[in-house]
Amino acid sequence: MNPPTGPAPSRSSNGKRDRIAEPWGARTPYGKGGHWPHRVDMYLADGLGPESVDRWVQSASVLHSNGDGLDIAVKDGRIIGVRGRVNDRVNHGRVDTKDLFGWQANASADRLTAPLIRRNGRLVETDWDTAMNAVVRHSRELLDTSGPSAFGFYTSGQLFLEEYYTLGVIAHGAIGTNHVDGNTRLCTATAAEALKESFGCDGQPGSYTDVDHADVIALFGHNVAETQSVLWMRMLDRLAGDDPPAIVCVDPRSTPVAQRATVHLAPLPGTNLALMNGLLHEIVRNGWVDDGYVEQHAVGFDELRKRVAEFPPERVADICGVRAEDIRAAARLLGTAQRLMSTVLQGFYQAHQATAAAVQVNNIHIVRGMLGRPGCGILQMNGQPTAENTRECGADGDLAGFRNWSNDAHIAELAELWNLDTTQIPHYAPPTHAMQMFRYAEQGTLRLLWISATNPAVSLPELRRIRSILRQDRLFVVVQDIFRTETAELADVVLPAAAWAEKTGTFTNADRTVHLSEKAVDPPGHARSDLEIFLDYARRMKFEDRDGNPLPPWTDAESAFEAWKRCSAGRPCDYTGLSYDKLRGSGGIQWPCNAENPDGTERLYADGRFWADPDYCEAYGKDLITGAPLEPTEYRAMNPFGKAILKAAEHIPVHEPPSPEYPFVLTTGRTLYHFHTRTKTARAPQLQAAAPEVWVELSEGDAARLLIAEGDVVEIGTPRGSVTAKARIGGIRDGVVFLPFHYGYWDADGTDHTRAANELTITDWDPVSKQPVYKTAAAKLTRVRSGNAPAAAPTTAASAPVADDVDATTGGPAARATEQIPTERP
Ligand SMILES: Nc1nc2c(c(=O)[nH]1)N[C@H]1C(S)=C(S)[C@@H](COP(=O)(O)OP(=O)(O)OC[C@H]3O[C@@H](n4cnc5c(=O)[nH]c(N)nc54)[C@H](O)[C@@H]3O)O[C@H]1N2
Ligand SMILES: Nc1nc2c(c(=O)[nH]1)N[C@H]1C(S)=C(S)[C@@H](COP(=O)(O)OP(=O)(O)OC[C@H]3O[C@@H](n4cnc5c(=O)[nH]c(N)nc54)[C@H](O)[C@@H]3O)O[C@H]1N2
Ligand SMILES: [Mo]
Repeated sequence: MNPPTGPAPSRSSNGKRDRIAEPWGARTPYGKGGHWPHRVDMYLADGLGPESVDRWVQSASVLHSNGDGLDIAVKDGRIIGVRGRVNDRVNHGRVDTKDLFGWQANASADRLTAPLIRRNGRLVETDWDTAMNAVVRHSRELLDTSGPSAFGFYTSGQLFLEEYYTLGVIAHGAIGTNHVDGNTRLCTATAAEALKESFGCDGQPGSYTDVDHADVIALFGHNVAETQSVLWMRMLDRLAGDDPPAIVCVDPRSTPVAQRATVHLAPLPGTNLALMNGLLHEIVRNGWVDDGYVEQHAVGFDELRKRVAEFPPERVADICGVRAEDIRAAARLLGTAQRLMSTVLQGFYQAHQATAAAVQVNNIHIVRGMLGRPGCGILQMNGQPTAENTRECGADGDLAGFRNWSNDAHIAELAELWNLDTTQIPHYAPPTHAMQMFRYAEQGTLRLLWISATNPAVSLPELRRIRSILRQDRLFVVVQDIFRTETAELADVVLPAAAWAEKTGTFTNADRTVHLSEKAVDPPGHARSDLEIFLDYARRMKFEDRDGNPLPPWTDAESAFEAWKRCSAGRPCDYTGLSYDKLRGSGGIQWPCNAENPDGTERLYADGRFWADPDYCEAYGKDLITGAPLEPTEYRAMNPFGKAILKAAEHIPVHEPPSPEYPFVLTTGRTLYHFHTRTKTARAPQLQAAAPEVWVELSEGDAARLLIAEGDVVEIGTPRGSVTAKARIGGIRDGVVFLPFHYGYWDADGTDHTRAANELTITDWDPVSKQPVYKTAAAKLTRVRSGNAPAAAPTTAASAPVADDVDATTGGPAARATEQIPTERP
């Protein structure tokens, strides 16, 4: 490894810092190709010091997808804090603000501690036998009368690998339903799909270490500063060191990334594909294509060249509302970079042409031959901590081990592994996506919906509709959660789960790094791990394989992991070289990890070879406009030798454009301090205080036109509902308003539904990935009254006000965490 480089740290070691006011902490600059210095972040409750810790228990972060290694501090059987793992390849000791404080939610007095069952319209506490027998009785009846297709399983990106694999085997194998998906559909379905379209298979080509080597880093619809804040610390440290990278940011808001960007493109939401076509137009026109690489390793270049020729910068500028010269400037950076790293996330994924736009990022890397070398990574990012595992294990709309549902040989492999007949495993049609499952429930063909570790009554689009679906008498709803959420309130049976730190398992981050997370403390009351709950269900249902053995046959987390290893053998996500023992004490290991790569694999596709061979690939791809799947024969004809695939697409305007009645584009997303529906972060006092209530962001120009002042109470309306929020006048582009989607109703006064952003969003999805459209809707704004004080929105990040007389976000004494910069490399 290279020695540390760059100037000395900007701050002495062993500092304490208010990590609410300064979320990214001290800079530890380093130069290109250098070693990212270590910095160990720690927060212990009540001013305790490390000497009061009984045990440190190995784990990793679960409030985003970055996979930061951390240790859980335990004292007297309770969690008292966390500390970054200095030897972890991902974070080198750093901890994100949410993770520093979020663990406090585990010990909340209002955790679910016993099962609940609906009696006479109300949820009442019960015991496990009563709750599980009710679920089993219902399941048996449905299996007998309606068959497997009456079952739907809607899971998460927040369980552990072992839990997903177990659920996948139960749902796809034992029951045989095709209706299995995760909230990953709302999250990383497009990441997976874009990788399948371009490389024939899911699997992140890049590595976080690409940040150390890149000379250009491009972020497409990704506010990494707030959503993977430790990855941003790495980028900030490069920016502070010698030979810093140029940053290209594509985001309609003035995010911290935009503020540090060399070129910031702020397109109108919903126009990403046109913008990408414009960038590729310039790359092709200027001859920045690596012809040799394309010739040898890709198919489809002619079609791409023809398509992007229709998108000169002037046309694109018109569509996107950006300047043509900025498009040229961005294209020059992308086109002339020696080592280009790209990341893509929800600003691209939650759109009506999500896959088509995300694929163009892959196209830039393919045409420039920027794959598999240090600094040349693509990160089609994940969002949730374990979303990668939902995909690998087949608990989303895919089959275990990235197997291809339309390849009979792959189904036969699964049947062999699970000792079932091939006909038992559904593969007659593409797996049902979450939005379609809710449609089937609405129509009455899906009769049992088992929801684990997700809160659709706040996170799905068009909530009035979702509530009415979940409320139906004919639908039996099982909710498995750690809190009594808005969704739990609509359930027939609620199962109390053990949370992170209360169970053991593994999970994999966005750059394929696998971590082990060990049980640190007992779950509260009668709560059980999700794995125990799924296995208990299987036993009570008496699920069996062909020979009458219990299915699934495993009994605990480690035996589930061993079974998963066999399922992953020979597939891209090969875990056969891993074990709990090997992960214990390690700093994270990237798959594939097998006999050939015993230490894991830093980058994929280094040799210009892909997992796209027709017999091996995960998917044959889809039409980027209609989403129609390609026939196996069509794929074979297009890509007989399994090369990378360049796919082009035409720009299509958003389905609900602004109109005289609804003149704004509404977009939604996140703040640094909260995680999703805030079941954890609102129960951590420091985080809740940093962003206590919903706000709406609008531009200075729009505010002036509508006579709206900072802090005024505003109503935001779309054809589906309305939300009331205080106005934050900030750095968003004109014509666009932004709402955070974190605020539901479990801690709201009153019962009116005017707080959640998803009251406003539209039931619509990308035809290719089926990911819902959360980033565009036509909206109107009405000033309701003066608010008398500024909005209580964070001032540290994208929601910062333009006015400078708004109080800065601070944490207070309880938000101070230590940062220790070791003088020697561990
Ligand atoms: N603090 C925090 N961190 C998180 C999470 C969290 O809830 N809170 N959740 C985790 C999860 S599950 C996820 S999926 C990730 C999401 O991480 P991100 O994708 O970074 O987060 P978002 O805020 O949803 O959207 C990113 C940006 O897209 C921009 N955007 C909106 N519309 C458009 C558009 O049409 N085009 C472009 N180019 N940009 C647009 C928004 O302005 C926003 O800044 O974060 C993960 N990390
Ligand atoms: N408008 C709008 N809507 C969005 C988005 C957006 O950008 N805009 N983003 C979308 C995205 S990317 C995502 S990922 C989704 C997230 O949406 P959700 O998945 O609905 O959000 P969470 O609050 O993370 O819900 C996770 C639930 O799991 C519970 N939980 C936590 N740990 C465990 C556990 O170990 N076991 C069990 N059984 N339960 C557990 C938590 O208490 C919580 O209720 O929202 C989507 N919705
Ligand atoms: Mo997500």
